[in-house]
Amino acid sequence: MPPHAGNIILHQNFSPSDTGLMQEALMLAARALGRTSPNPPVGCVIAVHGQAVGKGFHPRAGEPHAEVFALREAGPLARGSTAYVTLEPCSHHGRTPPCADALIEAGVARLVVAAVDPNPLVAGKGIQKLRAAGLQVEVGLLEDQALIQQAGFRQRVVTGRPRVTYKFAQTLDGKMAPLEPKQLWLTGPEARSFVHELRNQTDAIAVGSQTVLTDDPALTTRLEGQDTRDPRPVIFDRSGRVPVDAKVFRPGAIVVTESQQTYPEQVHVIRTTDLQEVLQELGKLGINSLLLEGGPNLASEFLKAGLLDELLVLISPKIMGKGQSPLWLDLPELQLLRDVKVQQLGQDTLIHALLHDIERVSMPEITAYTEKVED
Ligand code: AOF
Ligand code: ZN
Repeated sequence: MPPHAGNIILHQNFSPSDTGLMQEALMLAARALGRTSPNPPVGCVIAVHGQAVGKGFHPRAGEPHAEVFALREAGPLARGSTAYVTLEPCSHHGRTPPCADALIEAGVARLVVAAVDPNPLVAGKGIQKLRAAGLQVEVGLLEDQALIQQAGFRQRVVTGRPRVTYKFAQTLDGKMAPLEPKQLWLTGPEARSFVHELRNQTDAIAVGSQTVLTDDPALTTRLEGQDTRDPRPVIFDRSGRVPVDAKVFRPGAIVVTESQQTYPEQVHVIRTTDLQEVLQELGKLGINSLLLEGGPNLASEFLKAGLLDELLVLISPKIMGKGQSPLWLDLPELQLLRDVKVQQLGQDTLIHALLHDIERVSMPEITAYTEKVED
């Protein structure tokens, strides 16, 4: 599998210029995708004359930030260097001290940032602090890729809600798969490992009670030879139909219900089915990204409430024909999608499209990047 930065595979165009080094910082950040919440994935490369002398990424919340690891590796070589960071360095004292101070103390001369940090505690203050200390700071290089990679964090920190993506497969004649329990694998092996890669990078994964009742899925990540982690299962069990011994009720599981049903002790219960409230609650639990799987009913509810942010559609080169009842997303009116990206995964075609833009901080006075070749 090619490397990922967020849900979308990066174009590899490495060069010793700024772009190549920022690309590398994005790849470093991608290594911790799904592991940093509630923090964002961030990568940093310190370079001298276009040569990387220090690299780092933020491995998880509570641990040092990306810049700290990169500066440690660069040591005294950081003096007079250029630092490439996928997110604006922080200026606040959080669980760790400000990265802006660390960059200043290390004597970094130039800083290239992909995207401004939407966290109100930072939001431009890191850049201003570094400029005030005399660093040459440029912002906006590969910003689009950084925004996709940080989409979940950006949305939660601004709106309180995790970013919601619905992933489904359909045939060439526009029919969603007759999903579980038939276990008809609509897509090929490449698409299947992409789906597990997604689970590996997503904080939580949601299904309706019907999917649990018919299929009893574990909703775990299965990727051979990789250090994987499982997303937190979120089960929408409105009327309390899911039995307590369902496989999804593993530690970390969350259930959303209107019923007075009792669930296993290790399950976090949210007793409302108002989607706004549910998402706010998930946000408070530090969940940045939520992946919807299963049939279209739950996804349709999110869509109608205006709370579905992204679609990932796998189109399989098969024709279902008559006889199979198609499943559709339900919406009263035409909905336009944007930023559509298409990618081939073996025999299947992946379409990634946005319903809502990713939170971006627009500050004309600080977002200016002009490509230049390092001397
Ligand atoms: C950076 N570099 O690698 C990351 C940043 O609680 P803390 O101390 O970990 O701070 C978390 C906040 O810092 C987070 O909300 C975001 O604004 C920023 N994340 N900043 O300079 C990093 N992960
Ligand atoms: Zn920091």
